[in-house]
Amino acid sequence: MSPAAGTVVPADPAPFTFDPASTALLIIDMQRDFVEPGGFGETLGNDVGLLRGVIAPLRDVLAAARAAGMAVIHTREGHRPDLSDCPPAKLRRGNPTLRIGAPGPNGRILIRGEYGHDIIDELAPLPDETIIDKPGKGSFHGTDLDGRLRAAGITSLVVTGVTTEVCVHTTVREANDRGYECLVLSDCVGSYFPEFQRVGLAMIAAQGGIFGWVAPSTAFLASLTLEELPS
Ligand code: TIU
Repeated sequence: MSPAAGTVVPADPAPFTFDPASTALLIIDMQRDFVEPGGFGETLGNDVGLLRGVIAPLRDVLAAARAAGMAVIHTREGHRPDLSDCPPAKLRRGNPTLRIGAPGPNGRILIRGEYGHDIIDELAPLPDETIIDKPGKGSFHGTDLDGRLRAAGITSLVVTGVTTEVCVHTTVREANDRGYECLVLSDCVGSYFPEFQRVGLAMIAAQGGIFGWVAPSTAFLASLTLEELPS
């Protein structure tokens, strides 16, 4: 595709070309349960402060995507109050201080409808934006995301959120196998493990972009600004 056919972002391993009309901003699991104390992330022994650096650049990206008229989709990982959609293998996993469904300071851990399950105030969805509630790490497993994207004519995703090597990676791999082109914004995804952040991003762009492209948010923002200039 020639640059004139779309908006171009300098990216690793090669420029990412997209049309804002057929591209969605996907914001993965920016929930209190992952980025604030007392939630699922902290019960697993993680320092949630490591994820908070994502919030400021992601706010700017969200504002720019809204201004450009792009579709915006938010996801939330969590389960029904009766845990009927939580496989026992997931429930038993690890050695958390509080298991999924247990009462925590922000409500029951990772349960839909609880305060901790919802998206942080800084990135609150607008009423016309899609929210996908997902029981797994991937955003496609057990959800109608694929059908919604196809119905809206979306072929590319700008992927953000947490955590890089878990829900972001799983989602990008699922999306790639379904034919979507994914640009991951390096400073708008976060991990509890700096090493996994670095390697997780490298894995996406390696081998000629084996399942996606990677670029900083500044490159994405600049591409939208340039698009608005008269040619
Ligand atoms: N624990 C961890 O790193 N992540 C998750 O469990 N879910 C998401 O990544 N959203």
